[in-house]
Order: sequence, then C-alpha cells, then structure tokens
Amino acid sequence: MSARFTETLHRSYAQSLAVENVLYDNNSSLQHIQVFENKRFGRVLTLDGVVQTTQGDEFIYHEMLTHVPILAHGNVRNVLVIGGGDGGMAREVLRHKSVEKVTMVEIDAGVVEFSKTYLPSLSNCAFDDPRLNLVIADGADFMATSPDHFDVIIIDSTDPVGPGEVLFTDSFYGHAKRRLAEGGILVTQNGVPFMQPDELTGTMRAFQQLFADWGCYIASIPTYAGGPMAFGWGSDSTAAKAVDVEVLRARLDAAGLDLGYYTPAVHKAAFSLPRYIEKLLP
Ligand code: AG3
Repeated sequence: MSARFTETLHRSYAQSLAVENVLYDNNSSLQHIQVFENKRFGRVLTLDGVVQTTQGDEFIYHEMLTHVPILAHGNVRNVLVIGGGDGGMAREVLRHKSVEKVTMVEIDAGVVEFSKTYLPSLSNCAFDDPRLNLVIADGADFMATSPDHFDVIIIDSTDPVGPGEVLFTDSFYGHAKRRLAEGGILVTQNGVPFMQPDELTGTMRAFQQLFADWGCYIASIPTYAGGPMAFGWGSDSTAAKAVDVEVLRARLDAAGLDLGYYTPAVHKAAFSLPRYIEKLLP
C-alpha cells in the first residue's frame, strides 16, 4: 500500500490522504510542517498533523472568509488577517481594488517562508503587493496593543490546540472588537461543528456578550471533514448581515471577481443553519 497521511485532530475519527510525494517535512521553531502531494487535492499543507489547506479546496475556505464580510460591508479599505501564513487569505482580500491596506499578523515566519517556496499558488504573489503589511508576531499580543482600526478582521487560525489556542479566548475576542472601525466586522475560523461542537458554542457565547449582531455562517470544505465548517460573525452593525442579494450582486460585479465558490445567493444561504448547528448557539 502506498504511503498515507492520517490526520490526528479528532479522537474518534480520522481522515487519511494518499501521499504521492513528500515535498517538505520539517520542524519550525513552533510546529511540525509538512507539504505533500495528493492526486485529488494537489499539494497539502499540514501543521502538527492537521490539514491546514490544500491546493484543491482552499478556494472555498478563503473566499468565504474574505468576500462574505468584505461584500457585506461594502466599503472596506483596511483589513487585518490574524494567522494565514500561507498567504491565501491575503491573496483573496487583495483582489478587492478598494482595499488599501492588509495587515497580516502571522506568528510563524517559517510558515510564510516555506509557503512561498512550496505553495506559491496560495499567495499568488500577495507577499509582493505593496498594500500588504506582513507582521511576524503573536496575534493575541498584536490585538491587545495595536492602535489601529480595521473594517474587517479575519481570524485565519489553526484549531484551538498549540499556538492557535489563544485565538479562541474571550479576552482575544474582546481585544478584536476594540480594533474594529465603526461598522466593522470580525470573522473567525470556528471548526467543523459536528466534530468540534464546543468550539463553536464557546465562541458564540463570547460574541453574544460583545456584539450587537453575532452568529455564524457555514461552508463545506472537503478536507475539513465531518460536515460544514462554521465561521463566526461579529459586528455592531446589523446592516452588513442584512444586506440583500441584489446589493451583493452589484458589489460583486463592481469588484469584477471571477470566483469558484462564492455567489451572492451562496452568501445569503450560508447564514441558514441546520438545526443541529443552531442548537449549539446560546
Ligand atoms: N486554517 C485551518 C483550519 C483547520 C481546521 N481543521 C479542521 N477543523 N478540520 C486554515 C489556514 C489556511 N489559510
């Protein structure tokens, strides 16, 4: 049998991917980084044994964490990405010509460097865009101390184990809220609710305390196995989530984006939650 990678994220369930070819297998100062080739998904990036992104399905995740808040807001200039060292999130944000500045705070310089070499299609030259300000720092410290305000803040985290754990705490969310400009929106990677129900409940409890408008939306990403993934949504403006589909269509047309997953109808539908997910919300 050919070599396989078996993910070590969940106790009762694991996905396994055939490994055609290992391109990178090393420890950075913070985590174990692997990149391998799989016939169905292309290059696969794993951190500490957990799939972070694949060439094949990354578009779903990155489009839904960028275009949903950006097009809902309608006038986004200044964006903060926490994590996202592979550059996929920055790439997708920078496709909006209206965006003047993206600050990306990644804790692990190792991830940025090897992604440029082994996963160039992820960042697609985003690291060379003069609008990108790359900061290698702890996202939680940055959030607590930055004086800036952002129209959209995207938390592109790992799962809440290891270096990513602080990005799921109430105090981190509190600091993030203070970094939002008026009408700003915070979106978060919140795990696969069927597999990680407590993660969503925890974040939603915090958001309920913090935001006038809070909730989550969903998308199915094949390598985040176990059903749809949830994305947290927090804002003090209720207008953004209520925006209607025609307005989204006009904004998408004006932005001139050719996308693989996002459509205005998908955007609106993503906020309709299956009952088992709704029940996880406070
Ligand atoms: N962030 C990875 C989330 C991994 C979640 N996995 C899971 N719950 N099955 C993605 C980094 C890509 N920019």
